[in-house]
Amino acid sequence: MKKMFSLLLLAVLVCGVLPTAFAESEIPFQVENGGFETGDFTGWTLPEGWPVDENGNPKGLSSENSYWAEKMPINQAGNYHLESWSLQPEITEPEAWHITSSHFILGGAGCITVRMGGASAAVKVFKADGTQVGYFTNGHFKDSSFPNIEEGSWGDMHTFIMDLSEYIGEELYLELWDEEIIGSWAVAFFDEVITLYDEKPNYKENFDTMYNPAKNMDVQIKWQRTINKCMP
Ligand SMILES: [Ca+2]
Ligand SMILES: [Ca+2]
Repeated sequence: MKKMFSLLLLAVLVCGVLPTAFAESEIPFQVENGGFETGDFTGWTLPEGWPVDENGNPKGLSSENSYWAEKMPINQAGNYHLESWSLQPEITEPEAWHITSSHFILGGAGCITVRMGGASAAVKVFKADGTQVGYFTNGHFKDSSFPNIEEGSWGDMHTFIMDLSEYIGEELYLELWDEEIIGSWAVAFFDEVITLYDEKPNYKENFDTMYNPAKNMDVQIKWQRTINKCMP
């Protein structure tokens, strides 16, 4: 370490500037278009063969904030979210898909939040070299007591707090997955990917507010803590 510092000091003295490898990173702390509010996939990488609409634009984004006759909430942030239903019929419910974010430097308190809904929703996080460091699934999904979203959860998205603080300062990217599962509700909903918090978000003090058709009133549901299932 001391030798490396000496070499760096020498380089600064000789060149008068910091070598490129030590220059301030231009990679941002926040992923690009994490809430899909451009109305397209700007900032995201789509796999080959991704479905497109009649105008040739990639499918998958929706502006619908409720579904079915019960007016079930989706809990979209802003005007757009990503969902499996908008990829049908090209990608059927049992099938899997994923998209890849832009790279970011994990800053602040090292926490990420993502809104997730559906039984097969998952977020995977990687270092820039492709080493996986995070795997988070929608542990809040529960097909029970429909349509009471205080007791069950279906297409409604909830905010999940993902603590990756041991990777602060590292260049990362993430993937949003509709994983291949057997059973009903094998779909995924995503929105509002936020990769920079100055302080760790408190799950006790932050809520998603959404309409509960079972009681015909808005309810507040706490942000979800989620365990990193990745074992590097
Ligand atoms: Ca959005
Ligand atoms: Ca699926």
